[in-house]
Parts: sequence; structure tokens; C-alpha cells
Amino acid sequence: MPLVEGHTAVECPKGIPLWDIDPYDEDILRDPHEYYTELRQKGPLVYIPKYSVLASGTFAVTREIFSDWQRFVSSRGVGLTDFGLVEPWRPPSIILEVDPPAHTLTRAVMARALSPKAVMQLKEDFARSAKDLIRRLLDRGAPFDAVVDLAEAFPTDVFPRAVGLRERDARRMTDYGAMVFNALGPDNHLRRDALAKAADIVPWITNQCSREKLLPGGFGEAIYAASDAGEITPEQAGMLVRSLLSAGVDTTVTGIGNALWCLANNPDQYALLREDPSRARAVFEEALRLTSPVHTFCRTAAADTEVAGTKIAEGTKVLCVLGAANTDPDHWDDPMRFDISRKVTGHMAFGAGIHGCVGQNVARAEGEAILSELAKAVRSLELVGAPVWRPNNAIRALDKLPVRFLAA
Ligand code: HEM
Ligand code: OVM
Repeated sequence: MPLVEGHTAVECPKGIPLWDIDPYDEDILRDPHEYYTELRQKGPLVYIPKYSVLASGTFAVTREIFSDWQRFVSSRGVGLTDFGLVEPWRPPSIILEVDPPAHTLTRAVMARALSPKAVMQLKEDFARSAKDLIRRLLDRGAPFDAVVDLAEAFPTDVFPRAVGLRERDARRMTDYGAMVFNALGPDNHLRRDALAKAADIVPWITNQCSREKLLPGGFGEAIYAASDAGEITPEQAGMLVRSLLSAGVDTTVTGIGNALWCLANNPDQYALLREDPSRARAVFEEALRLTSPVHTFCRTAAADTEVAGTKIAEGTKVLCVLGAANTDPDHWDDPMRFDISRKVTGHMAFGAGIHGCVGQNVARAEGEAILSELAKAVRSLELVGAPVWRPNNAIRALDKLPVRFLAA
């Protein structure tokens, strides 16, 4: 069987549309909503010949595929490469890129390290850091780029401390996330340019995952405690710390940046947040739904199967377009509206099923901390230039968000 983008080439299944589009075109990655709409309108599954994949954009079918780890596996990679056929660019994640039974234990260890109690203990530190950062931005008194100076600055301050990293390098941390997510896409410029930085970044990241680099009291030590208890090996503990550094920085940077973009564009909703800063959690959640920081993850069909009446051949890669599912009008009322009062539970920005984001409470704690301190200290946030999006094969993130703060 010939390969396309590292997976088995498949024919267009009978009865579904063939769509000549490149979902990884940089213009689409910057502004995906027309693509999302057309994808859903064509039906629950479409065939994209350029990459020889299926794509799913309706809420119902995307959730069905994500919830069925037996038919739609992660162990063959959650990007376009089929790990059963082509060697991946780095050793696979032992939590994201495995299926049960291997997944069960590593997931349990990670879930314990990131438990609600562990997250609760961080709240004070997150709030203090958020307050200081907003105060410094107000004191500057001039417009600034909310991507670099706020969305990146906050998680790259609090998250390394939460993990217990002795060393800090904000640039390598965010670039590693961008690399991991770009690597999920096809062999395009984005992927190549990102992977060109691997020689500089990967050894640094690997080094931070060793036990000697971790301070007591953080997520890292909690993971190594499981190796002391004989549940996992020390090598596996290091790999789980690598997962934190892969998944825990660029995602929250993007979520916070996108939430600021939503608020800057919707002053009426910002006014609601200012009235009651405890709405910060709802603001963050609705921003995640509307902007889906991780726009796409793939699954691979483990055997011949059928979804929504379509026959799917073993080895088929399916693009699960979370951004499209989260704005499906068949599931959401007025989906393009940023409405912090809507019932947003069940959105797919954190995925669904057994791989659903294990760090979601950490992400929410960060979002809540920064947005509630913002609401308390900033009367208005004004756009002073056009926002610019930064294309990435799996992340929908801003590159620039020029804003001005007025003190409350
Ligand atoms: C899994 C999104 C923050 C760690 C996932 C998945 C999504 C996601 C969609 C599902 C992957 C799949 O099913 O293939 C996000 C978003 C975040 C965020 C949008 C921020 C707004 C975090 C943070 C951490 C984290 C802060 C670490 C503290 C992980 C890990 C997995 C995961 C380890 C793999 C879980 C598994 O496979 O069982 N995330 N995430 N994430 N996330 Fe997050
Ligand atoms: C990992 C990981 C987990 C979630 C997301 C992610 C693609 C990586 O375990 O390395 O980014």
C-alpha cells in the first residue's frame, strides 16, 4: 500500500463527498471558520484527497469518534503519521499516544499528580502572580502586545513553578509546544520550520525532565513519587514530565490569548465580567469553546468499521476537527456568539473520552486567575491595532494582540 504523509493511502469511501481542499493551508489555519462551516455542511464525514484522510466536523460524530478508543486508536499517532508504519519524530508519548491497557496506569499516575487538591494548592501563587503581572502592565501606561506580555508571560511564570523546574527558558518552553503541535500536521513549511529547532530545544527539554532538575513540592516530584513506589519506572516518570512540558504551556498561552481576544472584541461581555469577577471561569470556558486552542487531533481506524453509515477502512486517518464541533449550529445556539452566560458544558476543547485533557483543572485555574485579576484592576481593554493569527498545524493561536489597558 502506498503512503501519504506517513499513513496508508485510502480511497474515498462510497457515498461521501470528496473535497479538494488543504485544511493546512496557512490562510485557513489563520481564519478557519468558513472551512469549519463548509466541512459540517458537506456531512458528518468528508474525504480529503490531498492527504488521503477523512475529516469530521459535526459535534455528534466528532464526539462519537473521540469517545471510541477501541475503534479509533491513539497508539498510531494523533497526527497524520501512522506510528505503526513510520517512525515518529520523537519517542511517542506514554499517555497521549497509547491505548489501554498501556494508557490506564500512566493516566492514573498523571491524574494523581494533577489532582484537584494539588491544583487547589497552587491557587494562591497563581493569583499573586496574576495580580503582579496586571499591575506591571498598568504601570507601564502604554499599549502592549497581549500575546507576548500577558498570554505568554503568565503561564511561563506560573507553570514551571507548578512543575518544580529549577531552570527556566520561556522561549524554549513555548517553542517546544509549537513544535509538538506543528508536528501533528503534514510535511509542510510549518512542520519543517518547527522541527528545525528540535536540535536546540529537545535536549534542553529532555534535561529538564530528569529527577535532579525537579524541586520538591511540584507536579514533577509527584510523578517521580510513583516511580519510587514502583508503579512506573524512573524512565516513565521522565516521559510523563515531558508530557507536561509538551501539553501544558502552549495550550494555556493560547487559551488565555484567545480569551483576551474574545473580551477585547466583546466589550458587553467584558462589562459582565467586571460586574462579577467570579465569572472568570465561565469566560475562559466560553472562549475555549469558541476558539478551540487545539483545533484538530487525529485518530486511526484500528479495523474496518462504519461511522454515520460510511464504511471506513483499517488504517484510515480521521481528522477530528474540534474547532468545527465546538461551533456546530446543530449543537450550539448561535454558535459564533461569544456569550459568557451560555451553558457551555460538554464542549470539546479539552477533547472527550479516556484521553480527555488530564490537565484541564490546571488550565482552568490559570485562566481563572488571570481573568479575574484583570476584571478587578482593568476598567477597559481596547484593541489598538489589528490582531494577527499565527498558523499552526494543530493550534489556533494569536501572534499579536495590540491592546491598551485603562486602570479601574
Ligand atoms: C490531552 C487540550 C491544557 C496535559 C488533551 C486533549 C486536548 C487537550 C484536546 C485530548 C487529546 C486527545 O484526545 O488526543 C488542552 C487545552 C488546554 C490544555 C485546550 C488549555 C487551555 C493542559 C495542561 C496540561 C495538559 C495545562 C498539563 C498540566 C494534557 C495531557 C493530555 C492532554 C498530559 C493527554 C491525556 C491522555 O492522553 O490521557 N489536552 N489541554 N493539558 N492534556 Fe491538555
Ligand atoms: C504528550 C502530549 C499530551 C497532550 C497534548 C500534546 C500534542 C502532547 O503527552 O506529549 O500535544
